Amino acid sequence: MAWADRCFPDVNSNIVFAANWIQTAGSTVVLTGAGMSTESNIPDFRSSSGWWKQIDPRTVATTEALAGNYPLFQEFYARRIEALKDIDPHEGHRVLASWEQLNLIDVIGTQNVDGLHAAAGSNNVHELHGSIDKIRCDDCDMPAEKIAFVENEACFQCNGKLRPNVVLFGEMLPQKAWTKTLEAIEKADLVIVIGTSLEVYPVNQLPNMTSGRTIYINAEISDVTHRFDIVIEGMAKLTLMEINELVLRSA
Ligand code: BV8
Repeated sequence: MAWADRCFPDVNSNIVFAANWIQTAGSTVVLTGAGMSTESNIPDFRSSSGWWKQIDPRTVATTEALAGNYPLFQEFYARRIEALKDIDPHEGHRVLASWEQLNLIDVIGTQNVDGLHAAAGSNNVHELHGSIDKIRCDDCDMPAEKIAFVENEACFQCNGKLRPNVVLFGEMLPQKAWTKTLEAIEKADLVIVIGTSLEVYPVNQLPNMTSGRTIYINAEISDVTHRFDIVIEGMAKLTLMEINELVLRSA
């Protein structure tokens, strides 16, 4: 670490190493969770202000809720959809999009269903827990308009239950998104994990699937951090901006 302190005495040495690893890695994968979006005013799930502090996830984000308590399921996801109106990506999302343009990262695998990476300009994004923006019938799979779900209408084709195209607890992840992310991680020299508690299976296994270096950026540090080469305790937006400043300085 002495090298980093000598060259950039005012910068946290982990930030210096992160910038250096990003610039020198042959292939890099970024894996994001809800903490990537909190600075765009979308609550995460498990923090003190997260969704799951207001409501028990077992009652809503499950196949059982969809089958057995549709009014609660529909109300919860309609609120989530409404809360996404007028939400924009932040500077951290834009830094990741610019790194894709500079060929510094290959793939983003995200647990987020909000579409903010794509909105910021990232093209190679795999949505591992689906997208809240797309609505379909749970019975016949027919796509539907978002407004039809928000207004609690049934499927116009079969009268079935409409739902957002997110992955509920107990459902399989989208095969293509999972395979593409896993393949990229297995080949990667560097995996950067941002804003996730890593509590949800199977995405929480992905950082173990690389033989490359690993960086974890998160607002709070928990016992998952022993799995990473570098741990940066900090907010996603500021940390990415700080790393980017060094990346651009030595580009
Ligand atoms: C499956 C729906 C195979 C979408 C969500 C018992 C033991 C182990 C596993 C299981 C078990 N019982 C069941 C399971 C499997 C289960 C699971 O993992 N359960 C756990 C929780 C016990 N998993 C599944 O069911 C998965 N499917 O396994 O399929 C299968 C299927 C059938 C039969 C056999 C096998 C499906 C999982 C899908 C879950 N879907 N929600 C939605 O509503 O949006 S969960 C929800 O959690 C979201 O999708 C979210 O993306 C995901 C992960 O959460 P995080 O993103 O990590 O968010 P979190 O709030 O936890 O953390 C945010 C972190 O960021 C915090 O640490 C915070 O400090 C930090 N932070 C906040 N702000 C910032 C920040 N950091 C930096 N900067 C900031 N600004």
